[in-house]
Amino acid sequence: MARVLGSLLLVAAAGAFTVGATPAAPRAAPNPLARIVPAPASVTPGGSPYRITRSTAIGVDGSREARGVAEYLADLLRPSTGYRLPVTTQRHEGIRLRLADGPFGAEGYRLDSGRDGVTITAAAPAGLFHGVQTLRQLLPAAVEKDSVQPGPWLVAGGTVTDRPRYAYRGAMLDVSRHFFTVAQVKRYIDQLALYKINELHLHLSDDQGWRIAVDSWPRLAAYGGSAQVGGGTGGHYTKADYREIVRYAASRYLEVVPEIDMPGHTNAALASYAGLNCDGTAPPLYTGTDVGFSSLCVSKQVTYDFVDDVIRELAALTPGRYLHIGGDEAHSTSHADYVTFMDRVQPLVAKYGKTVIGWHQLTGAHPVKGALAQYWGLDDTSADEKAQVVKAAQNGTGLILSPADRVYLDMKYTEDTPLGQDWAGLVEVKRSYDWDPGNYLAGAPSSSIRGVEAPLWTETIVTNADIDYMAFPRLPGVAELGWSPAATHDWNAYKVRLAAQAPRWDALGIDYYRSPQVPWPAK
Ligand code: TNX
Repeated sequence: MARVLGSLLLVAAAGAFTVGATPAAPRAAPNPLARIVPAPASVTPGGSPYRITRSTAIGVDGSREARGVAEYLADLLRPSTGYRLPVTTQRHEGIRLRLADGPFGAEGYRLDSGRDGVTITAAAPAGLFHGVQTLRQLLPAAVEKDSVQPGPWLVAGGTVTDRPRYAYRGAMLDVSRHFFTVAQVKRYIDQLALYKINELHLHLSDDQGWRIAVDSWPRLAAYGGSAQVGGGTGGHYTKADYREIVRYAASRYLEVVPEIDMPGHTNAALASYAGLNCDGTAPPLYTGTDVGFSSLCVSKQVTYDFVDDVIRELAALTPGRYLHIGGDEAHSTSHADYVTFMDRVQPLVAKYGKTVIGWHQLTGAHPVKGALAQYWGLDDTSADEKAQVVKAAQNGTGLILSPADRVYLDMKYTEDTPLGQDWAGLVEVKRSYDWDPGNYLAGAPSSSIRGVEAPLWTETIVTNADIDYMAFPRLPGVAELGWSPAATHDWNAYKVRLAAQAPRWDALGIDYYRSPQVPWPAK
């Protein structure tokens, strides 16, 4: 009795719940509105919570997109609640998804929760989808399980008004060093969606493997895709596989950014076609982890015929705006050759209707108008190199920030971390979160900062559990840097919100690193 009273008092003290209407008193207060990751732009708690029950329906207006988001939400909630949760265009008590004009932008939303229901309003379907992720985090972690759980399914009362700080919030998966199946990529996409990440960059080619079918150069995938780090069997995506990844990502409002890394990091291609080599001799496949030893042959016309074919076929598979052409660590290409290569290749991206992204070494050549450069330097990268990037930004090149000693998910957390590398340093959770993309590169105009991206290089990463361990808990922090207003940035507050995510990861089967910096709940 004392315990029941205690918890009722707690609930009443939280101002979140009125006793009376529901027969069985809930055992716990609903998750506070202020616990969402990434932190919303604005949160106003108050009023009674909404309780999802057997009779809850999900109401939508007529649009196909709103219905799609509603079906996604229903699929998420049905297994654990055991409720039917019909999606309906009829007026009904419960959850409502509305597309309406308002100050929401392309991805923002408002979530209103009270005794009679939860309404998510957005100007575009992506906003509804992100609002659904917020609703998801307001529900108990057990909602993520795939078998019926007891509930109760309370959503705290109040209003969340939210929109992202940056339009580009990315995660990269290197499927070249180790190959990951379509199912594995989908699993990662689902994890990204929970934190409102909207760009999935796939590193589709490197020295160790070529992972995408190209009809006009079939040996790239068939032979160049047959290896990986450590000598495994590798693999590649057929065009149908790749379309399925793109479709699935789109259903989670993620845009896929395909990368073909050039002119370095190309051993898999050079091994597949002798004619691409300056000396006409194909090297063997490579299964080690060195970088910087390969280069396409800049002086041969066939190189540009090859790149044109690859870009044409990849662009045709890509509804997204971007095509990433790599350009990092071209240590076996002279600077003059590098510039010549980039001058010839960037227009090919435009020819097939796409926008160039390159690693920030592209700023040492002539980035075309509209190109984005992805910065992967460190705090102590040389002033000259930073100045080159800043100068490009001042001249109109957009920047995606992926500082390696902050957001490279393949960096070890500590010396004892079993997986990962440490060339950029050890990156604990606080270090990964505690920087501001808005003032990271002094002198870069704020309009040049398009967002952030967390790359996961996979030299040491093989399984889903490996991905989970390196991405969690750092990935949600990068997502927050991309989404949340700078004013919400506060490690001490963030670590509490982050800790509250752990039961959700447990329910989802995500195997995370229990950093001692974070006040995790007891298991
Ligand atoms: C640097 S970052 C690389 C990759 C490696 C990574 C390992 C970048 C553009 N190039 O080739 O996989 O380090 O951390």
